[in-house]
Amino acid sequence: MRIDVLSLFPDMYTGVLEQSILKKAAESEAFSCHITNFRDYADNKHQRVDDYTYGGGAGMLLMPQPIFDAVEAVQKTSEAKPRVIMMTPQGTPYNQNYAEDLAKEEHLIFLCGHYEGFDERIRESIVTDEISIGDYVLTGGELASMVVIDSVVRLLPGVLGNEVSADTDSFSNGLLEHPQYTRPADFRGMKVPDVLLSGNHKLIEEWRHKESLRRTLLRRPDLLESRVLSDKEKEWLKE
Ligand code: 6GU
Repeated sequence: MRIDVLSLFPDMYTGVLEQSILKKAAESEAFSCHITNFRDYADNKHQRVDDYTYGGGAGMLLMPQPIFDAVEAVQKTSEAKPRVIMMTPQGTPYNQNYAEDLAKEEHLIFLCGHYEGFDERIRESIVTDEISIGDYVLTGGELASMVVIDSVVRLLPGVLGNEVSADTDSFSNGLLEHPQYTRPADFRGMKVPDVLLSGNHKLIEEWRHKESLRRTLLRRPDLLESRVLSDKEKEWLKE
């Protein structure tokens, strides 16, 4: 997968993409990431990228020209038809399903504003997706785009080793993760549940599934509303 990011603060990305799993993913060529400062595309003398809002009011807006030109320059070098993703608190709430959908693409372009909003014509004519990572306001889309990039890249084939698998973790089955324990079996009198020491894999799987369901019901009942429960799960919920 190829990822392009258009941002006025490219330095925010240094370090983040160069650590741990993302670093290995880039080295293995599972993905490549290019950061572009769209100020470089401003066609005016002072490299301005923002201007006052028509109709008045406080604040400035990112103007269309630098962003249109930067997106078109990236598109020209792409064989795919990249989705153009605007990071904005007004966007579609991001979740694991959205990540799985984006992970199927060959090329993604992220548009990140900072402090300021975007001229509406950017939304109307070049953006295919608008994403928000939650109901709070950040100073810019950069951190949010890194959250999305991280969650997408870890789903790409070959990126996660056996240590961590994408399809056994939280949300892959629509439930929160069950409790987990490592050695010792008794720590300061706090004991690991017997079933996990039993060696009975069928019972262990059932215990884990039940605990996932219990934890989801307690902490995130909203997740159960949009999930189809199996007959077994319905039985457990009655207990
Ligand atoms: Cl994508 N951008 C900003 N600025 N704030 C946010 C966000 C995005 N998602 C949640 N809050």
